[in-house]
Amino acid sequence: MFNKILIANRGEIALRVVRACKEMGIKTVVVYSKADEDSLAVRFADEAVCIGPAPSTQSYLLIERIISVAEICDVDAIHPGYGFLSENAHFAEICKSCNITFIGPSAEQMKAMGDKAVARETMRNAKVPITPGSDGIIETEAQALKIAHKLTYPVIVKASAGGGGRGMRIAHNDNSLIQGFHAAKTEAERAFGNGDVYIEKFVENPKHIEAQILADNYGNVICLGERDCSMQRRHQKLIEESPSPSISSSTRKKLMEAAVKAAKAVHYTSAGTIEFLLDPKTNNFYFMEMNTRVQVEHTVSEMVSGIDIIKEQIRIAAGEPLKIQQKDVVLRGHAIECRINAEDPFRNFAPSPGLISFYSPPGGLGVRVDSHVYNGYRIPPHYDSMIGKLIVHGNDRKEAIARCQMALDQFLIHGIKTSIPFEQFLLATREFTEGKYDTGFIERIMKGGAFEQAAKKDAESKK
Ligand code: MV4
Repeated sequence: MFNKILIANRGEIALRVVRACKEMGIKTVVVYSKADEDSLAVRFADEAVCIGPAPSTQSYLLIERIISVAEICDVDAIHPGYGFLSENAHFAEICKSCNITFIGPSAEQMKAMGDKAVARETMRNAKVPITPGSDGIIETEAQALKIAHKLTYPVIVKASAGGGGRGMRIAHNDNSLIQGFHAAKTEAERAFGNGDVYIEKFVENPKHIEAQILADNYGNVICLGERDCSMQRRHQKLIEESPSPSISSSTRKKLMEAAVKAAKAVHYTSAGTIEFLLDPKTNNFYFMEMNTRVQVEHTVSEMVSGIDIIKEQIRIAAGEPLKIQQKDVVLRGHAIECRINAEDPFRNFAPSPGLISFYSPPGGLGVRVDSHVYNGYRIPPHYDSMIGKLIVHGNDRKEAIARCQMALDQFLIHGIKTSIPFEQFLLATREFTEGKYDTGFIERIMKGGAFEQAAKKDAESKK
């Protein structure tokens, strides 16, 4: 096992990794920017080294500085968290060449999934269901038209180097297809330096279901069930839950098997997530992409499986075989996560950094708060707005929803605006309580002004 790990990240995930290391008796080094010096991750790590000013391009993304700290502090491994360098194959290679273990998959495995068109072909060959679409990349307008006519409109043009919703265009006819084909290419060329695109049949109002897997260096792969991440706004997830309320146990079984097959197809190692699109009209699911990192919402899978995904990720990286087999994975009860963002839902979700003048998190049975902030903490304006996560676990979905509402009501954060009122609103919608929401739900409900109306009514009732 490792003696010392460097954590190349910030915020709640840096603290999450520090906590796992403490429990495992592993020493920790946190690297941080000037803006993060007051974070709890910096406070609780054994060593903390400032690596630069606030902008992440001058701190958290500087490979040379992070490696220098790793060498000076004599660490055995680096945990990249999510975002920043976590899916950077070049960084994984540099770590390896410096004899430092990158806690994650190999650079080759990362690359195999990083190109979405290549990943799609790999899944086709492995017989993992994929959305009907082109074989490989589309080079010409004529090719694009031919495949679109075969699939029938609507179709979606996607950038091979994209992912997470970037570099996509939906087309409903020949005209918008030609336009979208060029627009997606140009955008991808600019954003990723790679203009390759492919085409898929567009699934309308899909659900976003993802499967958590753990894979060791000896070919053992297990799946810790799925997460429903359909409650999202402009590709930003707000509420995630496990299990998904909208799949049957037979679909779950098939989806988990497909996820294991997908991981095996690229000889994957470490923790990873296989994203699927689910068509609610047919209950068919299709491979979308694989995230080769630990995700924000890994916590809901931890709550239902009882497995500490970060610890397992560290054990796998240290060369230990998985102790648990699929038959030992017991998924119990229901978990819901609400992302706590420093943003104002009444002002189009504008960032709301600044001083937390009063902070009192909720507690009680089945209530978990993962956050690096505290009373009197000043949220820097330089990063993502997520300041923590509320995760609840209940014996069933009904209990989890009630517990989540209770915990949100008792989560007191003054001085800044947060996403909490919006999440209270979402949890109370009929679509959520009945488990019948898809990835278009938030956009549809915002159009009607339902949130503002509900908030007004709530304020009046409290007068
Ligand atoms: C799709 C799709 C419908 N049909 N592909 C968005 C993120 C990226 N990973 C893929 N995405 C989508 N791909 C086909 N063939 C709809 C989306 C999509 C979406 C997917 C998951 C979660 C939220 C979404 C919001 C808009 C569009």
